[in-house]
Amino acid sequence: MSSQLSSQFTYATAAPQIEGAWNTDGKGPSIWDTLAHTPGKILDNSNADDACRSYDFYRQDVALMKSYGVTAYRFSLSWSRIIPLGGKDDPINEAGIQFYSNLIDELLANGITPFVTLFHWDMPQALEDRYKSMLNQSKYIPDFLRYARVCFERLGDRVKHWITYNEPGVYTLAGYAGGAHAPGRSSNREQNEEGDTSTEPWIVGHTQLVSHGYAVDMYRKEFQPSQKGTIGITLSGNWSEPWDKSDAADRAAAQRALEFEIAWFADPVYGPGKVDYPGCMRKQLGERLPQFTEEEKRLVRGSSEFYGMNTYTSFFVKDNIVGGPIPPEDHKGNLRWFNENKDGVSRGEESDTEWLRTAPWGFRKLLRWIWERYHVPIYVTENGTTVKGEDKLTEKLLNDRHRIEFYRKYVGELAKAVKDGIDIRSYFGWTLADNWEWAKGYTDRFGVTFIDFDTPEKKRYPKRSAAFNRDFFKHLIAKS
Ligand code: PNW
Repeated sequence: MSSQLSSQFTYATAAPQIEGAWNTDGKGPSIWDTLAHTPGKILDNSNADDACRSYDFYRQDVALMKSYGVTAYRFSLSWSRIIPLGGKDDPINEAGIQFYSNLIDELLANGITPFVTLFHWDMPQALEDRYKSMLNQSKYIPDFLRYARVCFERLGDRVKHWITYNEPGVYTLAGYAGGAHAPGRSSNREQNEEGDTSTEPWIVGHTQLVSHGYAVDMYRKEFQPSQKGTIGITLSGNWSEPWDKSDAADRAAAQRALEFEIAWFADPVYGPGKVDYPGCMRKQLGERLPQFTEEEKRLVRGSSEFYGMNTYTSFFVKDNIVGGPIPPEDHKGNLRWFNENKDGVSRGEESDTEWLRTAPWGFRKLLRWIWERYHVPIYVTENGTTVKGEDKLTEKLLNDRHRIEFYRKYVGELAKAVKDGIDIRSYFGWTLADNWEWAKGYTDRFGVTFIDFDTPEKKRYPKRSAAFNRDFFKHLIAKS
């Protein structure tokens, strides 16, 4: 394994999942605060008012990370902590900037490189109220650009790794098609009061791509020459394998799955060919898919200096031959998903999360697919798992064998991909500590640290996977 890869091993987090302090020191509400305070929207009726209290205990987090042997830390900024009302003419909250400035200083003092995500799903509520945020591209872009500018200006002297958006696809589909995530819009009137699953996801996806392009253009022109950082986007994507490899329709379905999930964003940004959404999406979605203007094409192509990859699992997929037209609510390429393939082979061992199984066999294939299609350096910015039955604190629980095996196998595949010649520059586990898993509340624990949410200080207990990863990476570095 190259020393480059080993030099960036760490964990990722997101502000709304760990910080707490949801209305402290001038922070404005985000759409996730609103959703969490709406009865019936979060599985365990919890909210993220306190979460892990990382706003108060960030020094403990940094000390933990140091003991875990990491070299970097990926976290996100809360837009409404920095600009409580979010807009281009709204006041800046100095206390919010100060918090992130202190966190960054603490990291650097401990030899940990910050990787900073601007947007990890917590849209300022005020922008949702004013103009429906990303549904209104022309109003949204100046507001996002001003937020990005403030971050570059105030933190860019010390932050050299920027990620504009985390998983635009998941944000879009869970918030505007599934409707279970904020801002909670879909065509399903039993669940959501407003929304249109057939059109809004494609608009919101487009707004993210284009605003990302503008932000990167601004960074390159005004900040990069002096600050000398790098900037890109992080996309979500799981491997899709044909259910029946001998069936051409299933092979095409698996390719379509990858294109709807990944190439939706990656093709316009990295190519190949002209700047557009994948052909299979144009074919299925027609005019519901926005067109890129000439300026947008210029801004979006080449706008990411690396491929930020969040990946968790693999699926078997089959063509959805139901006959008749594809329903306008379909946003995945008209497919069906299976836990076993035609020969009865399982995609992997179950976790505590329905969609997530340990399926490292697809990880290496995914790395190769991305590398061959786009040829940019890959940063694995999230990868990890929950464990069945992890709930109350016990000795047995802290010995999280399932998570250790997950990491052993995925990092093993990563090492093979590096040997294959794929340029992989980081591996970030999801996540540093158990946290607020969005609409699942505190029921899904992804951390290498157990958090006792019943204690006021959200006491932290390292799980064995933290030490395993530290030693595993040390060993890999020594070998390289
Ligand atoms: C990511 N899927 O979301 C997010 O970036 C994190 O904030 C989140 O906590 C983590 O993964 C675990 O869920 C995803 O269905 C949600 O494939 C769903 C999927 C992938 C990523």
